[in-house]
Amino acid sequence: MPTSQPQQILGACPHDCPDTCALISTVVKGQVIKVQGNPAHAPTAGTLCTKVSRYAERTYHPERVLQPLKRVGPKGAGQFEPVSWDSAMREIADRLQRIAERDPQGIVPYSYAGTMGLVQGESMAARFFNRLGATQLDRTICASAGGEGLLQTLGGKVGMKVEFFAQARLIIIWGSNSIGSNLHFWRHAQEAKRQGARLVCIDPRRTETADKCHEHIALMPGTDAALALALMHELIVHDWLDHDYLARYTLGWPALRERALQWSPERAAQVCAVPVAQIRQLACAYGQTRPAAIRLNYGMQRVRGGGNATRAIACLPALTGAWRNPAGGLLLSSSGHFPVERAALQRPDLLGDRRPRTLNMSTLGDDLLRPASDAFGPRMDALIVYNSNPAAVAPESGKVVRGLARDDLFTVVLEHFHTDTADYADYVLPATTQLEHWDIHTSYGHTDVLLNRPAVAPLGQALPNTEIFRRLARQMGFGEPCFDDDDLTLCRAAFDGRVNFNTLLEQGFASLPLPDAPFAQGGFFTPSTRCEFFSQRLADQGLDGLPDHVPNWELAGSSTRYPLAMISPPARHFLNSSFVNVKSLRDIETEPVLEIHPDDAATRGITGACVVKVFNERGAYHCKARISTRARPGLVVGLGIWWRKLSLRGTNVNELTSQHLSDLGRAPTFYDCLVQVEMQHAELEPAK
Ligand SMILES: Nc1nc2c(c(=O)[nH]1)N[C@H]1C(S)=C(S)[C@@H](COP(=O)(O)OP(=O)(O)OC[C@H]3O[C@@H](n4cnc5c(=O)[nH]c(N)nc54)[C@H](O)[C@@H]3O)O[C@H]1N2
Ligand SMILES: Nc1nc2c(c(=O)[nH]1)N[C@H]1C(S)=C(S)[C@@H](COP(=O)(O)OP(=O)(O)OC[C@H]3O[C@@H](n4cnc5c(=O)[nH]c(N)nc54)[C@H](O)[C@@H]3O)O[C@H]1N2
Ligand SMILES: [Mo]
Repeated sequence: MPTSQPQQILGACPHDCPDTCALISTVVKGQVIKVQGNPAHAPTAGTLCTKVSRYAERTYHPERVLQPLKRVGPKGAGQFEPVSWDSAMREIADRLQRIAERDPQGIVPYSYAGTMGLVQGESMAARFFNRLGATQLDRTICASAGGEGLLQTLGGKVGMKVEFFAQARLIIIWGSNSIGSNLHFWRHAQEAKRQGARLVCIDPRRTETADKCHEHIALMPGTDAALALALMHELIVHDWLDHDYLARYTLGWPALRERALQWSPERAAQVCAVPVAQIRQLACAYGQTRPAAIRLNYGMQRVRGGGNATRAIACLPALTGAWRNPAGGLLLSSSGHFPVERAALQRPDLLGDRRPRTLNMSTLGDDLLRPASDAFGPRMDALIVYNSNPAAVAPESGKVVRGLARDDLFTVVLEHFHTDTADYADYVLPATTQLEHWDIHTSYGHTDVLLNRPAVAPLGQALPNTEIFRRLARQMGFGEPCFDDDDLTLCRAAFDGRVNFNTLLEQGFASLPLPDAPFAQGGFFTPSTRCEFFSQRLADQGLDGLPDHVPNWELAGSSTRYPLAMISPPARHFLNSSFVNVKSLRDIETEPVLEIHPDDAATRGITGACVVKVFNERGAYHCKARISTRARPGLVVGLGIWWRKLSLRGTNVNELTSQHLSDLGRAPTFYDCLVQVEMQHAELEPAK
């Protein structure tokens, strides 16, 4: 019952970001008028990023999809007419039923982290697809190379507690633009800096974070393992080692030592294209400063050798015994600390003895275009997309879009907005936002569980993802009682009493009970409980048991046609492709840009902010050149991830990226990409 007294509702930010902030929504007369950070939640500390402080603008956006829609125009044209929920459910279920009678593996779910919520993510949806026997999706698009690297070395996605970075004396910010993508960590780094800590940033791009560090090492993309091995080389040569820690808590030291001794700073300097003195200085600082902490982020693992690079870097704190101190060690992701009951949420038992195929979400382009075969199985007949915008975010998007345009493909998209992907749907189903549904959250940047309460009733005819899959299940005749579980039941099932639910209901968050220095005395999550420099599990698969430098698929300098390395990290005011359609945020980012170094611009006659064509054999992308030393020589930076239809000529940077996969984890290699850049004389207007 709406009252005129302002009400404050506790929630959690759903977005794919390490910070997972606690929210307070102010509701007046049934409408959210303000979304703020919860001051009582330590990691949030009462502040939000610019994007999420505009969350009400996103939720009440005039272009929200608020009723089920059915396609009336050609695929991709975005022409729809409204239909009732009943007919949409009936027609979709009919079509899926017919496909399932041939082979349910023809039906493919496609989802990622539009919401990180455990309930609106993979709970009822997974139950539905498991019961159906649909293709399983390998969700690799973001973190699986680094995740696998951590798993092999530390035993899981585990690391330092983020608040202790404030007490470190040296912080290495490695492959992370913290100010842009991990703002609440940056607070701790600033605190350390005020106390006299030294900050070093390792990033091919001179980011706003690099600007604020004492030192910036602008290595070429995909060369981080070489740098890490050279640091080890120096630690060994100067005996900046914690021999006791190495003996007690690590595995494979003699072999790693031998490997590292092959990586002199001179050799690494050549590979990384940085001055050798920078490597020596960093090694000296890392070897001699206590406590020293590494904030690694996923930016460094989106290359062919991303898994090995993560392994190499994750070994470093064990060489110096940095883990002994709560303010020493490394943090890439903390998500492995959470005891989530995934099987209870997702019910893999509903598969029975069926073992459907698994497709990799990072090769969607090829897979959509692949015919049926013994090796592949049935052609993709139906694609059900939720929490993701593959037309914009998946690599080699020219192929993704050609696949989505297939007339014989049946596509259903659960969305808030008419995204590039929704334009290709046969049905677009209106989903609720975080202000309209229940959910429960882990984090990959801190160690608190958060509960999200709905602040307002669903807008228009929108429904939570869970309810859409419940209704589809009912329509398909799935009678198992698990399809009746409501969202609050699912929230409770996520931790099954291992986190106090009353605390969550009362204050919106609850901290996991964890030691301050989790690996001070070993206790890694590996089979040996040691930090595994050498991985027997990898060796058993015929892979290198030790970390090494694995050069990029598209190695800078290897092609005269495409001489520039391109990376496409996040634009600060977008969240992947989310928020691109929020005007106040798009106005800050202005337009799609390519940062190019003045030398590389000059040799191409590029002067000022002209339109350029960026291209390789996979496609072409038009955007504005921004001549800037943020891009080092030999490197261009196409900040992501614009909606295709809001860009020049209807393409975005993923037109250029490849479907090559990483060394470990079957991950995409967005930042392992060679291009050429050419000036365009004609002014191009945005498509829309
Ligand atoms: N504002 C904002 N925040 C975000 C996101 C967003 O889109 N916008 N995305 C979210 C998501 S999905 C994720 S996964 C997380 C983490 O997402 P990340 O991709 O880690 O994002 P960034 O922290 O921006 O870090 C990427 C940094 O790595 C650098 N980089 C690129 N290649 C290399 C390399 O080979 N080596 C090294 N050392 N550095 C390299 C880039 O220049 C960039 O500055 O952030 C989340 N936070
Ligand atoms: N070139 C390049 N490409 C990249 C990257 C890069 O750095 N460079 N980064 C990669 C990374 S790290 C990631 S994580 C992926 C991200 O890829 P995605 O996970 O696809 O992320 P978004 O683009 O934010 O799209 C999420 C969509 O989910 C919708 N959504 C949000 N909440 C809900 C909900 O409750 N229900 C439903 N039904 N929909 C919802 C949003 O409206 C949005 O359109 O992109 C990858 N692609
Ligand atoms: Mo991501």
